[in-house]
Amino acid sequence: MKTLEEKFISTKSIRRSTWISFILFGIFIMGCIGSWIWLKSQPLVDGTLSPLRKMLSFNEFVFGNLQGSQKKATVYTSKEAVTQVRVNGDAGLGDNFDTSTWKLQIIKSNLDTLYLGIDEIRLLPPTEIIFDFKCIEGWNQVTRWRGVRFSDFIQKYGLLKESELYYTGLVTPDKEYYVGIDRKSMLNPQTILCYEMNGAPLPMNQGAPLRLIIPVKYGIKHLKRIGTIFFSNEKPKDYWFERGYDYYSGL
Ligand SMILES: Nc1nc2c(c(=O)[nH]1)N[C@H]1C(S)=C(S)[C@@H](COP(=O)(O)O)O[C@H]1N2
Ligand SMILES: [Mo]
Repeated sequence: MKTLEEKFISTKSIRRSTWISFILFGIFIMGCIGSWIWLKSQPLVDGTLSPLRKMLSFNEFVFGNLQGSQKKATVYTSKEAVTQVRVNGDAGLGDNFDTSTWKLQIIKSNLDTLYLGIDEIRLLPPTEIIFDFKCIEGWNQVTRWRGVRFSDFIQKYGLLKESELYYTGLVTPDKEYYVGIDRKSMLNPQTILCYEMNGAPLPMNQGAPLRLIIPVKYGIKHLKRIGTIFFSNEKPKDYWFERGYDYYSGL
């Protein structure tokens, strides 16, 4: 007489399914190792393996075109902003930068260069933005900034034609740090050329006298100490893109 369990699960069938599981698991592991070897053998494209770069480019396409940059970052009240603002990244900031002789350089389409001092930038109506600043390293904090809308700046200084090109490039005065940004994000009303943090002029390590604040992007795109701005239909080179990160880096 067989017991009830034996009727349903015979030792033979258990043994068989154990073998099947074992073989399937083996195939799975071989597949993983194979994929890994294949992935590692792929060429590097812009600092990362080409299949990964393809995936990032696809994400960029989806987020850049479908989601668009009309979206806005959530805003906070000044009470919610931290007073001890974290300092992160000092590429392109140098040791003893002289802000008194600084001028912002804008390369126009006819290749003329426009030179503007901080007072000329401050002529425009100020915009304050308090938002959750996010770094790809995993930290975030609510911070408070003031400056002029990039879209206002474009109008005021006759750069409408330039701003129709797909990308804006920003570079530090020493050219050590540089970013490229899609035009929609640049023209987003929350994007500012920023000269103040927490009601005081920007500190040196936060990019005095002028930095970019672009709340729809991760921290890597908020270039500190702008030296030059230019416009182009080709992607401007980008510091962290060259090191394997997503070019778009949108939130
Ligand atoms: N010139 C310059 N700008 C920069 C960086 C840098 O290394 N150099 N780092 C970026 C990164 S990764 C972040 S998270 C933010 C940090 O801004 P904060 O130092 O004001 O917090 O600046 C960005 N802008
Ligand atoms: Mo960052």
